[in-house]
Amino acid sequence: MARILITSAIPYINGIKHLGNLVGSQLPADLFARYMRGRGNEVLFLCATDEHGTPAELAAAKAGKPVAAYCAEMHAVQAGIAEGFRLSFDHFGRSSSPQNHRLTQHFAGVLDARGLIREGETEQMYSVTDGRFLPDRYIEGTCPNCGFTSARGDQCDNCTKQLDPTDLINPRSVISGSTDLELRKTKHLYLRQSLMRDELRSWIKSKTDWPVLTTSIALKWLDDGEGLQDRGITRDLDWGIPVQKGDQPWPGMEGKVFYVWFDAPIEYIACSQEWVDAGKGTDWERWWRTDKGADDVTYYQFMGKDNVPFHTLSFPVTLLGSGEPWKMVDYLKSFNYLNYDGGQFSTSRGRGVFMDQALSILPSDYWRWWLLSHAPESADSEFTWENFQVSVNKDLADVLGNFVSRVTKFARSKFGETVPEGGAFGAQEEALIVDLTARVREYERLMDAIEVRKAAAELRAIWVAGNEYLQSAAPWSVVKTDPAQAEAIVRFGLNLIRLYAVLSRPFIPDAAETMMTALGSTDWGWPEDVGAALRHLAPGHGFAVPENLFRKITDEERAEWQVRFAGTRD
Ligand code: B3M
Ligand code: ZN
Repeated sequence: MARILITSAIPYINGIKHLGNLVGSQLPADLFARYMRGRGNEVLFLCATDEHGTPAELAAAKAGKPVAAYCAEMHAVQAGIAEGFRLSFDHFGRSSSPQNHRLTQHFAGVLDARGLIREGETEQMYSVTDGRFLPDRYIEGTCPNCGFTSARGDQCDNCTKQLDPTDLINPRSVISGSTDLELRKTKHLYLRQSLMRDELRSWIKSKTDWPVLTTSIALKWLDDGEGLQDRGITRDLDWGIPVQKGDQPWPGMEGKVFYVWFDAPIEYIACSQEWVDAGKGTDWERWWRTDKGADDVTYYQFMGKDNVPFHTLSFPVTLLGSGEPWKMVDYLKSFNYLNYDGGQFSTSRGRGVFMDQALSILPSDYWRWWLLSHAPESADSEFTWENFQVSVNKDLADVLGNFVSRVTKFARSKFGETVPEGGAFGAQEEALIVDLTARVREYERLMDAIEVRKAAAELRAIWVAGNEYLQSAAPWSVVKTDPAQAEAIVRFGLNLIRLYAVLSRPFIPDAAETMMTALGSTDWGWPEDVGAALRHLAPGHGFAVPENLFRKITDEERAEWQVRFAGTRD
């Protein structure tokens, strides 16, 4: 039994996420966590809301609420939706937790003691109209790198370049739209990332098995001198973690808070402390401190590509730079973007399907299946309603759902609601066991490698193989001439359903549960031996015909949803 630590990038608190956000981190992380648990490993799967920084302040202002109250409310909303999508976090924490305050201040203190933080006086954008400094997202303008006109003060969404607000061309205030901006002096703390360049390079180079997407982004920012410039880690904001050295004040930094991207990844660790403090676990250090047992943990991170630089450069500087024995990520899985019906998902324009809306029209398994089987891994991918309808109707309804329904209904009508005992498995069944053994081993290989789309394709092939078997074994004909043989086919079919429940559970947990319940079993044991798994349900074992597993999406529904979720087109 291995110990597997999994973190998903923590979603910003400012509103409900769309399906593109979901498939870029939380959902594939959940798939992997469920798979790893299914294989019998000890898993700790953590996520949280990212509650600091300008996105939180801006959203709270828009909602007309105090930031703390807004965050508490939205945390509950996001937790509820995560539950709706069956995201199986061991804990869904908050980056504003006291645990994260303490830990972030701790890191700042040790980094300072080790000479990795310097103070600097800078000139910063001050909005005369708004009467305040404008950090990060309070400023938008044109990206100096790619010319995108809505680049934010901290990062360009178009080319992923990390920016400082003063880099922007034609900057304007997000609060008032004012361009009456001037530079004023203010003092901030800087993380001296460049001092760690060599250490970072050898660490990244040692990750030879990482996806190309991850290492190419990491090395690009490492080698492009600018990517590793000292980063400002404090902000002139009210909401956030107060700048302190551990529990001591930081002279000259009164009234300032840490930059959201400094404390957000630290929340991965703080979240495990929250998990313990919530009484769900007993020991967080054995997951995070290599001197306390975490040396035999394998740590996986999941995130969208725009988050990669922070996880391959800034956060590792925090951990390595502390000189303390923190567990570092072993495998970083990153994703491209999911587009929506000929354009981009857009939170600001309300374009695309948001997580709450998705659940209001169809159960989570439908979405999980489509999103995971079309995960934007090697390139960006696109959600279209046509494609969604085809996938659901074919893969889920025609292939899997139909198989389950045909087998159970036929079995009940001919032999009653227990596994029949007649006949014996013959050449057809043995051939399918050989075929499925190879397929299940390939499925495991792909899941171990987090090849999400390919794993989905293999799972679909496993379902198809069962359908083809049923079609050619044709128990409805055989029963007329050789009832005992028809009983053996049905017995094999019922066992296939159980096998499918176990294998499919990471993708479609609710349907898997329905299948398993119908078979009157609670044994989710992984089919290490496929032949044995297909003899698991013995003659006489009771079963029931489940409710229809999946319904089809009609053309009318598809057309209606297409219009409903169009948002404002650009
Ligand atoms: N909240 C960005 C995002 O949601 C950011 C991730 C933080 S991971 C530590 O895409
Ligand atoms: Zn750009």
